[in-house]
Parts: sequence; structure tokens; C-alpha cells
Amino acid sequence: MRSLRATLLPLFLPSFIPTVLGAPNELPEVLARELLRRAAPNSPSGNYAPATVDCPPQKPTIRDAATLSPSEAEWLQKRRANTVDPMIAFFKLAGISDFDAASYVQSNSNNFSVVPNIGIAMSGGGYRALMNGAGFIAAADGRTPGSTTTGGIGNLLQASTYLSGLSGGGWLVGSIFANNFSTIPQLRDGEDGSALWQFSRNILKGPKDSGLSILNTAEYWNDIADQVNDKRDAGYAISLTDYWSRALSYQLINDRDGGPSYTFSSIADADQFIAADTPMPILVADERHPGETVVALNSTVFEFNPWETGSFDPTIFGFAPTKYVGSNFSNGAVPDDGHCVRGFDQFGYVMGTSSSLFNQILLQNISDSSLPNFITDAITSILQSIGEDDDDIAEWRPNPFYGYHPDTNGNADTELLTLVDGGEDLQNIPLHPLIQPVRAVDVIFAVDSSADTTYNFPNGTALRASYDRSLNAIGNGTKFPAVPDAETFINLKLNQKPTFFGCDTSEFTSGSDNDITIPPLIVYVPLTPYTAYSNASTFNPSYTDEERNAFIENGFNVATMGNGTVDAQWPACAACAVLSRSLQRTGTTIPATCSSCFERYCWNGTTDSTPVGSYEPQPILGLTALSAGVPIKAGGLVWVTVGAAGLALAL
Ligand SMILES: *[C@@H]1O[C@H](CO)[C@@H](O)[C@H](O)[C@H]1NC(C)=O
Ligand SMILES: *[C@@H]1O[C@H](CO)[C@@H](O)[C@H](O)[C@H]1NC(C)=O
Ligand SMILES: *[C@@H]1O[C@H](CO)[C@@H](O)[C@H](O)[C@H]1NC(C)=O
Ligand SMILES: *[C@@H]1O[C@H](CO)[C@@H](O)[C@H](O)[C@H]1NC(C)=O
Ligand SMILES: *[C@@H]1O[C@H](CO)[C@@H](O)[C@H](O)[C@H]1NC(C)=O
Ligand SMILES: *[C@@H]1O[C@H](CO)[C@@H](O)[C@H](O)[C@H]1NC(C)=O
Ligand SMILES: *[C@@H]1O[C@H](CO)[C@@H](O)[C@H](O)[C@H]1NC(C)=O
Ligand SMILES: *[C@@H]1O[C@H](CO)[C@@H](O)[C@H](O)[C@H]1NC(C)=O
Ligand SMILES: *[C@@H]1O[C@H](CO)[C@@H](O)[C@H](O)[C@H]1NC(C)=O
Ligand SMILES: CC(=O)N[C@H]1CO[C@H](CO)[C@@H](O)[C@@H]1O
Repeated sequence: MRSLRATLLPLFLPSFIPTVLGAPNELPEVLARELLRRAAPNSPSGNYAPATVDCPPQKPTIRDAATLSPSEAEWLQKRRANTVDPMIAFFKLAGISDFDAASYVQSNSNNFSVVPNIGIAMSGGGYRALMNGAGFIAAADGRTPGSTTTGGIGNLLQASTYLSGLSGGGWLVGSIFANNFSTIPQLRDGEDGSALWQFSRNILKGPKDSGLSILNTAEYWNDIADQVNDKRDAGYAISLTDYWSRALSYQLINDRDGGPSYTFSSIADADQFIAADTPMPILVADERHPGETVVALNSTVFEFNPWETGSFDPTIFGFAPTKYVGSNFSNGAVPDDGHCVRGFDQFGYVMGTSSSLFNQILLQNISDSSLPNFITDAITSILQSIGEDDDDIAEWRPNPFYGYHPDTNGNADTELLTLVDGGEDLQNIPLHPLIQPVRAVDVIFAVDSSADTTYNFPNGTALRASYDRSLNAIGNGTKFPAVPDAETFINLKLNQKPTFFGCDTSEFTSGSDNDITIPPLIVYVPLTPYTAYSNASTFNPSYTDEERNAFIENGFNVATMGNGTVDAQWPACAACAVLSRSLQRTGTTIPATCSSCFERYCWNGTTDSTPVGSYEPQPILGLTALSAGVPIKAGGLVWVTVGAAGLALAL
């Protein structure tokens, strides 16, 4: 039995929404529920290994990326409709005084070109990003206590269509979906005997408990080695990412031994996901060919979603079915006499691929006495076979894009697809899936927990990378708002409060007449100290419960500007950002409240590139009693030997 403390945790079922509509500021009915699973342990092998299965009647194929997948298109019909009621609740709480946003959406609720299409993106940055991002999700989730009181932005999550994550942000998004879309307080507090979000236990030492019995470190690594060997014995290539992924899963997937048989594609089979009661999760990774040490900005960006894995980039420009991604595809099809494979899309392996840079935590500690010899030996032998420059690679063999689009796909002639951490190309916020014109997203809340500056705060590097990329051929028709230099971010304090990019759409319509795609408005939400510094270094591997809780609370304050204490109008301004593209399409006059918001929050093109000295922001609301007693560890690690250049420092 794995209930216990969980029965004390409140959860508001989706059916609360009608209640909320009547009285937006009233707390909805509370129902107890267990912290349970959305993703399922449905790998056909029953363990970590992929297994050969009968192909479905219609053999899986690779699909051209010119359109959305039929699965996504069909699901969107339900999802977009399901976002209407929570969006109305969000608008009522936000209270744009001179515009009835609730009626505007209600009276056009069947017209998806009027109802705003919202995306949320969670940056990388290790545990810091997981925790700061979790604070944002908690604030946006109408089920979190305190999220729907004055100054809150509750129900923004329920109003969103997409939720993307990368690296540490992918741990957050993955953990939410592996655990039945549980709330952040539920994930944070876990349940007795579970290792979930127990970051005080160093990942090298492993959890106290396997979910079944008390573990010691040797047993923990022994179990991990057994799981990885299951995959090897089934005939699949093993990379360091397998070991890293298994260790990570103990902290992120609330099942015995970190759920070795959970698959990412199982999300698509969960009742609530089928009913489109949650946003669609997307994780991001980059392609890097073996031997390449730098992940250039024009590297192919991959996404994993519950149905599909692949890329919109003009290189691969195709998608494989996530469920069958381990099959031997050739020229876009499984050969007539070929078999199908399931279980390659192991849930932890997808999260581990998106965060493969953190293989370094194993490598840098290879001589740590807490690592048993058999693990040190296994890692050393992998290193010898792949070479140190490739130690951050996740091997995806077979390559589903073998023989596919050979004219543009540089990897079409190799049976190995090598993927790395989604932030290695400097696009440390997973915006790529959300700026694709076929997804027609109107606004992206881009939560940035990157460690760009000396003291681990963001300075807009991730946004600049996405902007720069959109100007190159690899951008393939995506557009992105202009973004200024790091000095401007710091001098104009664009990284100390939410900042909107792309408010003035004339920057996109001035080109040729038949090219008027308008990209989403970007609501940049940078990590800023409000009540805790939250600037632990990216590779800091462990956090006390007090630190974890203080980081999450700070993230909540970042999302709400201290529940409106810094700007009481902030929820209204966030609502204006959500409405902006829609109001433009319907030719609606911008309400004065929104104009005033846009004056305050839009970057208007002004730059100030004066060199900056040390950027040392102080907590805007003062350290809380909780975090005041918490020294933020400097991490003590300088990761300079990373194969993929010095990027580790920024992620
Ligand atoms: C997931 O949570 C929902 C409530 O949000 C509940 O109805 C459902 O039974 C849970 N599913 C599982 C598998 O626990
Ligand atoms: C904002 O509200 C949340 C949730 O109730 C709380 O955790 C946080 O401390 C509040 N922040 C401030 C500055 O009061
Ligand atoms: C990326 O840029 C490099 C150097 O400019 C070039 O050699 C390479 O072909 C480009 N790759 C793609 C996929 O455009
Ligand atoms: C896929 O191809 C590899 C290499 O040719 C082969 O060893 C493996 O058995 C094949 N897998 C299936 C399921 O056919
Ligand atoms: C790795 O080793 C360094 C010192 O060599 C230590 O500071 C760090 O905490 C270790 N990392 C982990 C994840 O234990
Ligand atoms: C901004 O961040 C990048 C790393 O992403 C760093 O190289 C650069 O020095 C930073 N610049 C400033 C002014 O903070
Ligand atoms: C949906 O709204 C758009 C923008 O106002 C309008 O052009 C279109 O005619 C509407 N469609 C329907 C079916 O009402
Ligand atoms: C643009 O914003 C800056 C502050 O970031 C402000 O000083 C300036 O007046 C604004 N310019 C216009 C034209 O609104
Ligand atoms: C966190 O930021 C403060 C200044 O804002 C700085 O004094 C402190 O050293 C930073 N901590 C780390 C771990 O970088
Ligand atoms: C809008 C755009 O340029 N789309 C192109 C993306 O890349 C594919 C594959 O190269 C092209 O077919 C599309 O036309």
C-alpha cells in the first residue's frame, strides 16, 4: 500500500470549475485523493528493456512534419474547448476593470481563433529550474491553495494547451505527468516511504527506501545496474544516460524502483489525458553527432510528446510514433518482414535524454567512495568505448529516421541517433515546439531559471538564442520577437520582473505580403529573488527540505509578483498578455488597463548596452523567516571539463 500521508493532501478535481465560475475567489470543494500515476508501467517487457511486439494492423510510419499529427489535431478539439471555463475563471480573478474578458471568451467559446491558445515553457537549470518552475506551476494551478485569492494567477495552467520542459524543466514536467498530474504541494510533500522529490538525499547515494524496502547505496546501484542490464541483454546499446536516467527516476517517478517499465507514450493512454483535462506535455532534446563537441544553434531540435518523437526542423522534418520508436524504421517505414518494438520510450530515459548534460554528476564523481566498484567499472568501460567527448550523449539506436529525408537529414545514413541535453544549443527555454506556426500558440509564459550570470541568474541568453535561430534557414518559417543584449536585460531590469516580447506586431508584418505569420507573445518570467535567492549552482546535487520549499515559494512569488504586492495589477497584465493576439485578430480596441500594462511590461525596443559590473540582486520582499536561515550552498563544483564546451555553466 502506498497511500498514508497522501490521504491528507487536498486535491480539487476538475469538476470544481463550475463552482469557481460562480464565485471565482471562493475555495472550491476539497476532495482527498492519492498521489497516483498518470503514466503507466506498460512496457511489454515489464522492465526497463524494450521488447519486440506484433506490429499494429497499420504498421507505424514516419510522418512528414508539415502538419500536426492527426492525434494532436483531434485532441486539440477537446483541449481547446476544455480550456474555456478555466480561462474564464483566470480572467475573473485577474479583473481587467474596463473589459469583460470572461464574456468575450464565453461568447466566442466555439471559435478557436478567438479563444487564446496558451503555452507554458519551463527552462533547464537542474534542480534550481525544477524548483523555481514548480513555484510557477503551483501559482498557475487553480488547485493549489492560495492560487485563486487576490493577486493570484490560478487556473492559468488549466487554461493552457501546451506545457513544455527541457532538462531540469523536463524533470518537472515529466514528474507531473508520471504522477497523474498531481499538484506541486503533493509532489513536494510526497508520501511516506516514497523518494519523490526527496532532494536532500544525494542522487549518488540513492533514496532511503525503494518503495518496498530500506535501501543502502550498494543495493540502489545494484538495482540500477540490473535494470540497465535488462536493456543491454535485450540487445540495445547502453549509454551513460541510461544510468543517469535510472537514478533520476527514483526521485521523479513515484513507484517502486523509479518505475522501470513506465513509458512516455503511456501518457496518451491515460483517461484524463484522452479527455484532454490537462495540457499536452512536450520534452525537448538536441541532436549532436558523435565527435562534434559543440552543439551549434543550427543543430536539429527534437521534441518528445505522448504520440510522437521527431523534429519540425527542415533537416529531419518528420515524426515517429513515440510508442514504437525502437522499431527498425528504414526510409520512413518498418519493412514488410520487420518487427515492431515497444518500450524504448522509457519515461525516465526521455527525461534523462533531455538532461543528458547531467551525466556529469556521475562522471565527476566516478571516484566517489559511495559509488560501488561495479558501477565505476561500468561507467569507465562505456567511456572507453565512446570517448570522453561523447559522454553526454543519449544513444537512440535504432535511429527512427534512418534513410528518412536523406537530402536534408545529415544523420539519415547512420543507424544511431545521438541526442543530448535540450539546453546545449543555448536555447535553454523549450520554446521551439511552441513557436511552430502549425501550433498557432498566442502566448508563451517562458519561465527562465538559467544560470547565465556569475551568480546564477538569467540574463536573456536563452531568448536571444531562439531569436537568432529564427533568423537562420534552420528556423524554417518560425518567427520570434526581437530580443536585446544581456547588458540591456540587466540595465533595464528586464530580468527582474516579467517582460513581454513581441507586443508590437508590426515587426512581423513588414515583410512580404504573403508572409504575415505572427508568432506568440512571449511573457518572459525570469528567476528573481523575492523571498529566497534561489540561485544555487546548476550542479548542486542536494537540497534540504527547507531549501526546496523556499525555492518553490520564491517561484510562486516570481509568478505572482509576490501575490500582487509589487504590482497589484500584475494578474490583470498577465491576462492582457493572454488576450493580446486574440484582441488583434478580432479588431477589438485594447482596453486602457491593457495599454497601461503593455507600457509597463513590454520591451519597447530601448537598449542600454553599458557594460555591467556585478549583478547581485537582493530579495525584493526580503528573505522570509524560512529562507533566511537557509544558507544557499554554492555547490562547490566547477564543471569545466564538459565535453560540450563550457555550456554547463549556463544551464
Ligand atoms: C488520477 O487523478 C484523478 C483525479 O484528478 C483520479 O480521478 C484518477 O483516478 C487518478 N488516476 C489514477 C490512475 O490514479
Ligand atoms: C503568496 O501566496 C502563496 C500561496 O498562498 C504563499 O506561499 C506565499 O508566501 C505568498 N507570498 C507572499 C509574498 O505573501
Ligand atoms: C550549421 O552551420 C554550420 C556552420 O555554419 C554548417 O556547416 C552546417 O551545415 C549547418 N547545419 C545545418 C543543419 O544547417
Ligand atoms: C533491428 O535491426 C537490428 C540490426 O540490424 C537487429 O539486430 C534487430 O534484431 C532488429 N530488431 C527487430 C525488432 O527486428
Ligand atoms: C561530486 O564530487 C564533488 C567533489 O569531488 C562533490 O562536491 C559533489 O557533491 C559530488 N557530487 C555529488 C552528486 O555527490
Ligand atoms: C550573459 O550570459 C551569458 C551566458 O549565458 C554569459 O556568457 C554572459 O557573460 C552574460 N552577460 C552578462 C552581461 O551577464
Ligand atoms: C471566428 O472569429 C474570427 C475572428 O473574429 C472571425 O473572422 C470568424 O468569422 C469567426 N468564425 C466563426 C465561425 O464565427
Ligand atoms: C521605453 O522604455 C523605457 C524604459 O525601459 C522608457 O524609458 C522609454 O520612455 C520607453 N519609450 C517609449 C517610446 O515608450
Ligand atoms: C546568490 O546571489 C547573491 C547576490 O544576489 C550572491 O551574493 C550569492 O553569492 C549568490 N549565490 C550563489 C550560490 O551564486
Ligand atoms: C515554412 C517553411 O519554410 N517550411 C519548410 C520547412 O522545411 C520543410 C522541409 O525542408 C519544407 O518542406 C517546408 O516548406
